Amino acid sequence: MKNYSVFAAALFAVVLICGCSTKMNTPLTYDLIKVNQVGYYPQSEKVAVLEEGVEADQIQLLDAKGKVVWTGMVSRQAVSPWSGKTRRIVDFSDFQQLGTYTLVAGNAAQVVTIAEHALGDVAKAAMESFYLQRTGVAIEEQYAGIYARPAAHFDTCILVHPSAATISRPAGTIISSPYGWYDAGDYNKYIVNSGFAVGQMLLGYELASEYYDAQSLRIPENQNDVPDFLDEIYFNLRWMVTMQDEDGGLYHKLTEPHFEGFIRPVDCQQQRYVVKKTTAASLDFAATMAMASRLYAAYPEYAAFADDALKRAIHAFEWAEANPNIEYDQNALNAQYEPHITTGAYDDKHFEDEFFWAATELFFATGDIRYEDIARQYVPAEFALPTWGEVSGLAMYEWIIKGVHPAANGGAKIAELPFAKEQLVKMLAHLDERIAEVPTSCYNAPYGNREADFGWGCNGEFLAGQGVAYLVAYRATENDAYLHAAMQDADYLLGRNATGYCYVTGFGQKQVMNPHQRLSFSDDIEAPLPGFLAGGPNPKQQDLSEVKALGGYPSNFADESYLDLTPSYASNEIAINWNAYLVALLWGIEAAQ
Ligand code: 9MR
Repeated sequence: MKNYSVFAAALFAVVLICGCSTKMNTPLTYDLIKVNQVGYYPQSEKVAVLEEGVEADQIQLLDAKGKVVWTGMVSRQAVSPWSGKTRRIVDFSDFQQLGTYTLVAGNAAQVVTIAEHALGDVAKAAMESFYLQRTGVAIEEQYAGIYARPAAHFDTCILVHPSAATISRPAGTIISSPYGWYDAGDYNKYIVNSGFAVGQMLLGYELASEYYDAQSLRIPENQNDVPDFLDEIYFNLRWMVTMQDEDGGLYHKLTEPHFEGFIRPVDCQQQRYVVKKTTAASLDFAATMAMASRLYAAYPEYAAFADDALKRAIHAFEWAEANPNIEYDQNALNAQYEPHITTGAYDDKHFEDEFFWAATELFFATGDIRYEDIARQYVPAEFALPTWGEVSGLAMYEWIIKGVHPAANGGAKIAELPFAKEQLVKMLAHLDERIAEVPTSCYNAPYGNREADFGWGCNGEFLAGQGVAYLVAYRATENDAYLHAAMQDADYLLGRNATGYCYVTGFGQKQVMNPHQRLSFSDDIEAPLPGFLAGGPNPKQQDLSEVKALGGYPSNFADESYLDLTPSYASNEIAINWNAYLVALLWGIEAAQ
């Protein structure tokens, strides 16, 4: 078993570069220049940020032989609103030669790569991470390499919890609810977050389906005639359908009573339950299944599923209409029922956004204007980045994609879909405001300039999520400024940020090594499972009592409040919803190249 040791800091300690024409044999420090550590495209913007301590204004790019291939100067500086630290920006976009280089500024250096498919590998790993999260099946060596593991959590003998009891399924009834993905660093399966993750990914698919269809993944289904992306998502959808009760309502989650320790799946012993049916779970399911019914119908292998998915979506929506206000209140349930459940709540008290999303998707799946009418009753006044608890943005994306992009709607023009245009205007107002922050930002991105950008899961929900919104805007307007903003968000995520971490496991020079993930911790392998996005800086530090004994967080500044240690669930967990944004962002960027 691994301990909580910090990863090889040696990588970032002082390194000697020989053959460097500027500072022959001078020790260079490798953590003061921040770049996207995975790679830049030849034609794209390439910006590096110099941290305090870099003793130069002039920057050089050296090739593998140490030859200077580009020289430039700092173009501007910005002061962090939290730490007061000054950061200086260097733009080397005009250098477009493919290769791997060393950026040198005085005493500091950093490796940069320029490649045609700069984000191709990380994009694929982000999607293949879902295979590694599969439950109930063996994870096979031919696809997962050293991360292969035996099957566990079969979930064929699940008890109906008293909170979910009905006359036909009294408490203790056994149901079978196998497959699907582990939600996050824990081993449970939650409908709200599953629905959101699938919905976000399927929207990514609608943005660039030709690109998605052409990608092959290392998964067992990669020999059939269906895009591997859809095969992987089906693995979760097939679980979701088992969570629907006979009356159409959805169990909120399938869970053990208490989070497991950091043990292997095969060692888990707790009985698992399905708990209370809720409005949010039912509506998120309705939206997801309606989308799936449209997108899977084209494949004969999935025709029966697509048919069934639509019926289930309608049934779940009817249940929610009859039960429009049933929230998941875990404390209240624990006061009433045994066993007590203390795992993730995904508790939401407002369902207008879920009604908007589900009605929107049912409209596009059925063409029934009744659903369009319902959607219009719930349309929000403003755009907000979609999250598991605020899903209206997903519906706005759908209206925008369908209504604005002619090809997606059989040639309909934007003028013919004024409702879609309204949603686009709201979204662009939000996004343009953030782009206006770039020229004065520390890391040359529309993200990370406000304290509210940081919090639990921010790397997914606010950073990659913002990038996806820019991709939707780009698709709708064909204005390059939005693609550009999405790529700046990717740069931030992949290393050009205050901590200097590349936040996707297995990638970059400064890697996340200790995510809060039971699979990674319990597997006897030093490196974590690859392709997972770490939650990100979270100044609220809700896990402080757990990490205090280990030295606590290295910083309280909003953008530096991140701790790469396993116990840090509030800054270093991984989760399917966060990876869903990551996939949509990285695949969308690759597709646009
Ligand atoms: O992503 C969720 C975050 O928005 C909440 O603030 C947090 C606390 O309720 O829970 C997060 O979701 C966790 C879920 O409840 C259980 N699996 C792990 C999820 C990621 O941390």
